[in-house]
Amino acid sequence: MTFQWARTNDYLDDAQENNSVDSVGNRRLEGTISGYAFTRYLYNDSAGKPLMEKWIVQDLKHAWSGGAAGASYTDPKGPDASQEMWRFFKQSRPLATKSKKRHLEGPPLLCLLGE
Ligand SMILES: [Ca+2]
Repeated sequence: MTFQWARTNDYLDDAQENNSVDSVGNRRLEGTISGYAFTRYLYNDSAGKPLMEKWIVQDLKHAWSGGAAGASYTDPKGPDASQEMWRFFKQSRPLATKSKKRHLEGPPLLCLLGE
């Protein structure tokens, strides 16, 4: 999913497919929450602003990470996906009102995936 968005944003960045936004990412962070190891991949646009973020959580099953205990398809031990989404989208830029720059000011993408 991040590959496709990176490719789309690469083209929208300067109307060329030239890896001005690539699918490799700008930064990689690793950590552990409640025994789950995770890796965060941070992607910036060509201006250096956050564009996308991907989390890979080891051993997380098909469940909402950090969800309420006892709820269906949740894993309360995983990183809190809701909190991370809130953190991520708070840093995003508002949508542009003029169409000329709209593609550069659209909402960024956050993915939280189990592996
Ligand atoms: Ca480009």
